This record gives sequence, C-alpha cells and structure tokens, in this order.
Amino acid sequence: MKKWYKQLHWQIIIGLVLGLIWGLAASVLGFSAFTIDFIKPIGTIFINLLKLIAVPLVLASLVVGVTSLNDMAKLSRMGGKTVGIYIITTIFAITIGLAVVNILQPGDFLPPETQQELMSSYEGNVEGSTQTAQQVLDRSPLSFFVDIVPENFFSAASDNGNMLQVVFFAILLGIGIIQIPIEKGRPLINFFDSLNDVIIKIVDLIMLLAPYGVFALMAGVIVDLAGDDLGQALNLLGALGWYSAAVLIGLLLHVLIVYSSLFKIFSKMKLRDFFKAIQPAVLLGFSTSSSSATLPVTMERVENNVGVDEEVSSFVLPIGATINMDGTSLYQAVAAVFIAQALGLDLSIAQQLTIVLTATLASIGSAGVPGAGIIMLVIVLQAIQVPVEGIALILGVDRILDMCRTAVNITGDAAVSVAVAYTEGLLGEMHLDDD
Ligand code: DAS
Repeated sequence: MKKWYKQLHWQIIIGLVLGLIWGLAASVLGFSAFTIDFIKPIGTIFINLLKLIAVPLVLASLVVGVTSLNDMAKLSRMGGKTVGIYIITTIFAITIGLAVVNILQPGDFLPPETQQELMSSYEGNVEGSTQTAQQVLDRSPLSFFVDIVPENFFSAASDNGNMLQVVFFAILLGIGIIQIPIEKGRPLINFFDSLNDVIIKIVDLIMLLAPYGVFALMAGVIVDLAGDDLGQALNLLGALGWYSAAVLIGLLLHVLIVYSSLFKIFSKMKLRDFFKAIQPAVLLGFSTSSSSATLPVTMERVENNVGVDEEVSSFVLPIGATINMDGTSLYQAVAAVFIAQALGLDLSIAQQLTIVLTATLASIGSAGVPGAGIIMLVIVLQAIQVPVEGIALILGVDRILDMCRTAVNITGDAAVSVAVAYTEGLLGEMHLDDD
C-alpha cells in the first residue's frame, strides 16, 4: 500500500488547500500581482494540457467503443438508456434545486430597499452577458441539434469547437467502420485502439502535474474573487452566502438521494466505494471547473477503479460530459429563483415549472467548460421574465459554485456509466487500486 501522501487524490487535496491558503495570503499581504503573473499561468498550462488530450481521447475511445459494439442494436439500446437516465437525473436535480431555494429564500435576505436599488441599478452594467444573452436567444429552438453536426471535423476539434460535434463525428466514423468488411476495417480499428492506449498513457503523465496545476488554479481563483474592493461586495455577502448555501445543499442532496437511488435500482455498488474510486476525477473537476478537461481522468478512473467496461465508458462519458450536467441544471434553477427573489419578484408555479423545462435544455446546451452554466442561465431567466441583468448579482461567487457543480456533473456522468454498464452486464468486479 503506497504511503497516503504518495496517492494522487491526497496530493490533489493538498494542492487545493495550499492553493486556497496562498490565494488568501496573497490577497491580504499584497502579492496578488505576483500570483497572477507567476502562479496562475501554471494552472492555465495544466488545463490546456487536459483540453489538448480531451479531443483525441474522445475520438479514439468512441471509435473503439462504437466498433466494439459489434451490432447496431446494442448501440441504439445503450444510447437510448444513457440519454434516458441522463434526462431523468437532470429533472430530479432541478426539482431539488427549486425545493431548496424556495425553502431557504436566500434572496429575501436583502432588505426591500436594496431589492429596489438592485432592480433599478441593473441597466447596462452587464452589457457583456446581455449581448451574449441576445446571441443565445436569437437561435432557433432546433439550433441545439444543428450545432451537433459539424461542417468540418477540424473546426469541431478546435478550441472553440463543440465537444458534441467530436462525439457525433466519432460515432459516425465508428458506424462507418462497422459497415465495411471486418478485414478491411481491422487496420483502422487497430489504429484507434493503439491511439487510445497511447492517449491514456499521456493522461497519466499529465496527471503527475495535477497537484501543482490545482494549487495554481485555486490560488488564482481566490485572488480574482477577492478583487481590489471587497467593501462594495459586503452588502450582498449575506444574501450571496445563503444563495451559495442553497446551491451547495441542493447539490449535496442530489448526490446523496439521486445517485444512491440510481445504484439501488441499477447496480449493487455502495455510494461510498463509488466516491473513493472516482475521487481524483471529482477533485479535478472541482479544480478545473471543466467536465471536458476532466473527461480523460473520469474515463480512466471509471474504467480502472470502478470496473466499467471501456465499451460503455467510451460511449456514456463523452456524451455525459457535454449533455448531462445535473449540477449545472440544479444551479440554474436556484440562481433563477434567487435573482427573482433578490429583485423582489414573486414567481408563479407556472414560472417555476417553466424553469424545469428551460434549465433542462440550458444544461444540455452548456458546454463542459468553465462558466458555461451562467451564460446558459440566460435562457431560464428570459423564459420566466426575470431581468437578465440580475446575473451581475451572482457573478462574484460563480466560479466557486462552478467548481462545485462541475464536480457534481462529473459524479453524475460516472454514476450513469455504472448503471448502464451494470444493465449491459459490463460492470467488472470493483478493485480500488492505489493509483
Ligand atoms: N463548468 C461546467 C462543466 O464543466 C459546468 C457549468 O459551467 O455549469 O461542467
């Protein structure tokens, strides 16, 4: 058994804690500039490395996954099951979020005069997200599906590409390979199989950097959050504290209630064992706020430490990293109601039910990258006629909550992959190795 401090997840936790301490010290003792110039870039390099490997990994693992599904029936069955469970867990997440924010009423922690002041002060100072809002809303309802089909694989694979487009191309390529005689397809299958193994090895190498990358990311986030004038945030701090508590309580309830129920129905795995197995991926998702960047590690942990067959993980996880965001959908429900409360607006039941539908769509449309959830929150606010300017109210704490909701997004993807693997008879015995 390796010494505890030699284990990756403990090293990541130590990196997180030291990063928090460094960030707070930098903000108080005045070396924020040094941190931003010399520490934060290390975190950026780390995230870039993970994003670099995400596209080739999704491509190789999905082609290998699809070509190993030797018959089309299995592919459609697994696909239907996967998306079905994803939608159900997302709807549960939003419902839990709505329950918590309506019980806690965090927006009512602001005195009425402040609510009025906020309502009147929101014209114009969030131009950026309002314009983005307009772009998001100008698209047609089917634009989500149109966006999935790339016109050029290389633009899909580029940084501003949509991971779903890579997923789409990989599945199409895999199906194409299945359609030709096996002796002609074999060289391609072997190529992608080898590529897949090489990429997993590269992920292991990148992960050696994780503790340092995570340290740098946390230090950078704290320094950014503290900003240069905490005073003007103080009058909102109490309400934001309760708002954040509502999101965190909702996320915790969702994980404890929904995923443990999912295992009771679809698998015999204990929640505690599951968490221990995927912990490095969850911590990495927390540190990077990016499901896509964490995807390589999520796949590696689910395959090697939970026993999910690659045939399932290479199919379920890339799709989950982009369309299944339980944490984000719950957060969007809480945020929408909190903003309405903070602006002194009462939401009808019909408006709250509208949140269930629009937050489901908004979370599916959110990319697995930092901050995606708050931009797509606009769809929800617009649907319930709450001023989009209210987003400015929650911008300050968004990154910290993004870290938490991303961790839940990743947990949800992994949990569904266990359920799908179990029902496909592709869940091996669990072996928790020490990294
Ligand atoms: N950061 C997104 C993710 O990677 C989630 C979000 O922005 O809500 O899952």
